[in-house]
Amino acid sequence: MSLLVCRTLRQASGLRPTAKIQPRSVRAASTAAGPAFDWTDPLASKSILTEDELAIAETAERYSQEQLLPRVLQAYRDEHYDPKILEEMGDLGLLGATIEGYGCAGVSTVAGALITRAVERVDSGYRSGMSVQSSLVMGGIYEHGSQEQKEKHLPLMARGKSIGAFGLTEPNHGSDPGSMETVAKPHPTKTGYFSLSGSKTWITNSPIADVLLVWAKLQSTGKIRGFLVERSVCPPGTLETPAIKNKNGLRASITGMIHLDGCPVPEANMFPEVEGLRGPFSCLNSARYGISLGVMGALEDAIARAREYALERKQFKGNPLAKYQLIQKKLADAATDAAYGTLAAIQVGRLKDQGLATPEMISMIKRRNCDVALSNARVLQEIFGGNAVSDEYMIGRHVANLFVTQTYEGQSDIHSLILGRAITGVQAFA
Ligand code: TGC
Ligand code: FAD
Repeated sequence: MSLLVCRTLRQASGLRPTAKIQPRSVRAASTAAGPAFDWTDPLASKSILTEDELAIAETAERYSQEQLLPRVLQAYRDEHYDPKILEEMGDLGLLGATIEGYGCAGVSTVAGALITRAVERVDSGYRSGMSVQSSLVMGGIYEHGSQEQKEKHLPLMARGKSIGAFGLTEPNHGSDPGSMETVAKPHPTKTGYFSLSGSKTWITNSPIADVLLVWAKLQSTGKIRGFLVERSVCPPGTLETPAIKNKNGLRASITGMIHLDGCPVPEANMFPEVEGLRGPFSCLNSARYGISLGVMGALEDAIARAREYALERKQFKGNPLAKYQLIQKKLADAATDAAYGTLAAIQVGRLKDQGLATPEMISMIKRRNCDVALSNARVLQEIFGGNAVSDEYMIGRHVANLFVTQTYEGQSDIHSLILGRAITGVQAFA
């Protein structure tokens, strides 16, 4: 971890600890009889985190609970995303945190995912805006960009002063981006420029993005290449990014389309080397990894809220709901899946830092953790009875959001097919 962020994090850790719903003690409690069971961390995952990782997690949790939680309900109702959030995250060193240099922190892969977990404990949409900025766009530029592209974009993006979007999905090609139609050909009038045409849809951050990483097929080779489209220099009418409104999930994030109509993009804005699907998928490996621990945050919040409600709500002879076996089973199932999912994600993160993680491992944890987060949150929702329908109980929002996390960055069934191909050697996509 760089000194820059060490200092930021240490300064921040002098603040008052917050955990309105779920106290997250840094060290496991113990009694004279031996270690005590901690339902917030059933398999003691904190015991395998480093001191730096614990400090980073604490800072991210505190920021999320103190700054994001108080505004999420209204933001979700209004379907509003405040771009200042990215500047706030930038001030704390939370953006592009796993990147070395360029004003970024250079923390471990696990530490980066502990940030996504903290943010997603509040809302998957806030995590989404951050993941696109950090993993998909900054990560893409860091891994595949030229030196000039890195120096131009990464420091600004690390501070949240420039916002990124990642355009892969198209209206006719979602799970199968290899069939994309967006094309880059030599510009008819501007020497040294490509002309980009095509449409992308369901693009997080696109309506507010300053730099859009667009994946398009180079006409001369038919191969997919990455292009950095800078909004400020696009002539009028060549780039439109309308918002997609009235979503029934991820409403605290902003989503839109990207329409390119002969948009002139300098040749210097193309990623110099990488071609084919390896380009976008290498960015997705990091983002999918972050989601795998991120959704555990949403599930843990659902557990904490359901537990609290079950202890307070009384039905039948004044008994709290928590006394009933069916309620306890729901909590036990959810806590077990959260604990297993957390440990699996930490293991893959450690392997990633050693260069030993495979895309299939990431498919496995992205698929499994998203699936169990969604299914458990949906079951926990039942504990709230009719109150689950009120957004103030916060549970329905997680359920709606978690449907989206199971869908984007490879829908769960697509990850099954990736794993099936690896297990059998036979591909079943087409
Ligand atoms: P396939 O033959 O499997 O692979 C083509 C080339 O790509 C390479 N590759 C990878 N490289 C690195 N990491 C990975 N995970 C990779 N997966 C594949 C592969 O080695 C090959 O390279 P080469 O050099 O031999 O050409 O390609 P396919 O067309 O058969 O792929 C099928 C499939 C289903 C696996 C793939 O298309 C897929 O994963 N589809 C899901 C689409 C997806 O994930 N879209 C995400 C859009 S971005 C998004 O959702 C952001 S949401 C963000 C937020 O708000 O948080
Ligand atoms: P489809 O591909 O049409 O799939 C529909 C269903 O069919 C799925 O259940 C799928 O599993 C199944 N299916 C498809 N093919 C097969 C097959 N061969 N065998 C079996 N089943 C199959 N994309 C970006 O590029 N950038 C972003 O920032 C971004 N942000 C998003 C934000 C939100 C809120 C949402 C909802 C989506 C976002 N996406 C983004 C798009 C997302 O990645 C796609 O929605 C996702 O990849 C699925 O594509 P699709 O919606 O076209 O579904």
